[in-house]
Amino acid sequence: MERTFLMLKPDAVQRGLIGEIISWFEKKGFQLVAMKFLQLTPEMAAEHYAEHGGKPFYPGLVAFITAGPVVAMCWEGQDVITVAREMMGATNPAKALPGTIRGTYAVDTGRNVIHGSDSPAAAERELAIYFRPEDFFNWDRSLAPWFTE
Ligand code: D4T
Repeated sequence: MERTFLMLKPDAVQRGLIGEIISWFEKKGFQLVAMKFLQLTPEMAAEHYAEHGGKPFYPGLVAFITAGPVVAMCWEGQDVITVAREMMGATNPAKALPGTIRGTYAVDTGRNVIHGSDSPAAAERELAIYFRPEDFFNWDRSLAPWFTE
């Protein structure tokens, strides 16, 4: 089973979308294994978005992502990294298809409500920024055989 890092950004929290967006992943059939409500420090933001350091949008991105609390999560499931990204839709919500999360809830790249890891290596790196090993719960979901063979 694969794991990914998903984060509801400060705009999603402020807009009261926490429960609604989490429910997309529950209904899809993925399983929550870790969750934390926190506000990123500038240092955490710099670590998370290290690959974007120096780009024109970077200062605004760090200001936004540190502006309020976020919901950091680890979700587990079959192909969860790719499927979660497809559910999220394009980074630019104007290009995100209807029926995706960003296509449904967002209009601006700088306010695109959710982050999701884009590869297994990214998931491992990002999960390590937000969670300690003891934060992950290996729990049996009684419905598991009804979601996967
Ligand atoms: P995240 O990492 O937030 O899930 O976004 P993506 O993986 O979908 O996209 P990304 O890494 O290219 O961008 C990271 C983050 O920066 C914001 N951004 C991006 C922005 O404000 N302006 C821009 O021009 C770009 C490319 C949005 C997401």
